[in-house]
Amino acid sequence: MQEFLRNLPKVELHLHIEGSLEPELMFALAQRNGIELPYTTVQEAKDAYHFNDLQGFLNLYFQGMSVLRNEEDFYDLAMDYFKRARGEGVVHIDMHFDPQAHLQRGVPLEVVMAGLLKAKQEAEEGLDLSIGMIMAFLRDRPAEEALHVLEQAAPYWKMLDAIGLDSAEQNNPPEKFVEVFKRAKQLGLVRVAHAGEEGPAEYIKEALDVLDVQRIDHGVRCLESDEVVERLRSQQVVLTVCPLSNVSLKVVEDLRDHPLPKLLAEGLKVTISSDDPAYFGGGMLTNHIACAEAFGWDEAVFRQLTRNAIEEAFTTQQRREELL
Ligand code: ES4
Ligand code: ZN
Repeated sequence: MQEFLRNLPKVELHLHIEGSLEPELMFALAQRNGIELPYTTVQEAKDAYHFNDLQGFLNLYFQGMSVLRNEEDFYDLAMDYFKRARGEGVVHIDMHFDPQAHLQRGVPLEVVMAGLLKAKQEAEEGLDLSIGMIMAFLRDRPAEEALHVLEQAAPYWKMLDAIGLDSAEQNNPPEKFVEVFKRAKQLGLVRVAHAGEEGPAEYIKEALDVLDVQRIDHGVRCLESDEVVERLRSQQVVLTVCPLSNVSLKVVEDLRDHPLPKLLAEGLKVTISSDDPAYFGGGMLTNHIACAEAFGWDEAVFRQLTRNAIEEAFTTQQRREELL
């Protein structure tokens, strides 16, 4: 099964590129940029990666990305992940990135975009990997700020596949961002949002109704509402489920208790992603192997999940057909 999963051409729809920053690269970039880290060794950093909830993780996630300052840092970050993912048999990645987390630290949008776009171009030309770009907004920051960043991103609109919504979900309902998402729709940009990770099923419905999203990131708490499950099933809205993330952030206690088998049994369009692989114990292959062990899934299940991801991937029709 492990060999099958390694060789299966995998498609990742939910990946925060800043969450792919491995401690080794974090230390190298800290040194290069003269930045102090609260850890003295790679092992010390890894030992700190124990979280009680999403906020506990986010604190370390923002801390970690403080080493990213220049274009080449963003390039190195992305290339490091692309190569690692390709080595695990990943053939497409839809990559979230968080401009506000960098703008806040005085890193211009142009620096972030130049580094990430260069890595995307090289990966697409040289690694047989396609990359989608999702500019995400931090939902625990004001909507006005997000709207301003969206306007500021005008030179890059045509390079974006979608806008997203991430960070602390509780008490930051989708509705808060109605104007941002309306504007994105007007610009012809696809919309996706994290919903139903730590927040209630109601937020999933709200993301669909108010933000008009095409994809729900996580969505695992949909099972708390029959109405929301029916909605997701009838429209076959894709859920980008991140099993090891949910265990790390204590959305579920143990992977064997994870609702993934139930989501599949409900006829939902489920996919598997790694979310923040450097923080949650592994990338796409590790997530797939963990699911095989926890749920006893056979090859046919993984083929179906991969087909779901290919159909929804932000790439050309030609590339999708190539991957199917
Ligand atoms: C995230 Cl796991 C998760 N949830 C929400 N926002 C995020 N940003 C990075 N990882
Ligand atoms: Zn996420």
